[in-house]
Amino acid sequence: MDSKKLTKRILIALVAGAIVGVALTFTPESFFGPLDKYVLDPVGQIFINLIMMLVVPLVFVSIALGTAGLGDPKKLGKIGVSAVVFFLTTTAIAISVGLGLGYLIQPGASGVFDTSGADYTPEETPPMMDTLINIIPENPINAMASGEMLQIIAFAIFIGVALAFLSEKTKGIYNLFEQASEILNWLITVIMRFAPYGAFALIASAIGDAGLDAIGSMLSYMLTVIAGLLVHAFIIYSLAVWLIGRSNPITFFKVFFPAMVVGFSTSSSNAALPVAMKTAQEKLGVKKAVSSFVQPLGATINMDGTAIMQAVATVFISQVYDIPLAFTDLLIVVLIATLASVGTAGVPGVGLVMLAMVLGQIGLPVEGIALIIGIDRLLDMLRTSLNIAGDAACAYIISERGNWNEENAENG
Ligand code: DAS
Repeated sequence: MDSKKLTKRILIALVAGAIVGVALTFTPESFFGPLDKYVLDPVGQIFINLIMMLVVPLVFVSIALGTAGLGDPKKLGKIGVSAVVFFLTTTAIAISVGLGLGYLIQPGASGVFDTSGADYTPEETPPMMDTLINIIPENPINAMASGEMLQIIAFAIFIGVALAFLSEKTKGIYNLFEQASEILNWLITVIMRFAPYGAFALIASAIGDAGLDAIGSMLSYMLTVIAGLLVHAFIIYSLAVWLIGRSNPITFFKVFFPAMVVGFSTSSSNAALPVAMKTAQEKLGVKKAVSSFVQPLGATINMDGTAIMQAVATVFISQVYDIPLAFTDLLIVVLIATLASVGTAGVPGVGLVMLAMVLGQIGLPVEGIALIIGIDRLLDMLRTSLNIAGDAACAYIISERGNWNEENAENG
């Protein structure tokens, strides 16, 4: 099935799922509960698990091949520095966009929110220094087993550099990795046929879970986040693709849209990674060496959509609790939210975990997260689409601007 037809089927499934989700909000919990537990959740989770199953082997094999394909590690260094500068800059801009819109629209100032029962216990997050030190895995097998993406990326780079230096001596391994890549890409194509069913179940469950009352009362907050996502996508990323990548941003979004739909359906940058990389390489013409390094790295350390949510949520909670933020508080939010995204994987809901860290740093009540948690999954779908679009835009720009001739890869 070609990707256009598949994307159309996923979009139809999402619309149908949204309609069913809204209809389910009018059904009693005694009906929705079992339907969600025994049908929607399992179908949605099976779909996510099927594509998550490919992420670790795909990222490892792709980065090893991509690094080997570049030949000269200095080129990888150049790609890496360009990617990290792009990621940190766009994330800082994203947070500023979110803060600006939060003050402009004032979603929390209406005074209708009851904070008396609000309670939220944040999950523990590793200290930043630990995250940076632990990028080098002491046990790569354990890193793969636990899906530690930064550690898997680091180990794959070492293997790729060795493949490049050993070249002829390890031709067999190189070819094995290439064949593994072929297998994984074939499996992506087969698994994605299940995507419409998974997308239907995931969005119906998300809307049914949230309920129309929660969506209605949080509409101003949701619209503020969505405005931030749109500004970032169609102004910041478009300008970057146009002015830095010297390419047409409309083409970029049109071609990458199918992958964004998968990111939307799964709410997971990691789960969308196989399709995102395949789309970037086969449809956008992003060099394999660039795509296979930048997109997995971005799926872990670059989450501009999440940063926008965190900025808007911070302003929203400060307004609801009537705790004004000083300018220095805002600078701390920009710094912490930018760094917070470095060590967290692209999985559903991780943005809320990081938000607790941001709120804690500026003394805002973390329990305020309880006000937004009910509709967060719906926003997570949208911000994940932006997160992976940012990763792809970065890879696209770097690929378009550099002459990343992949001698080994071309010679096979
Ligand atoms: N779902 C996360 C991702 O995969 C983003 C988030 O939770 O904000 O990118």
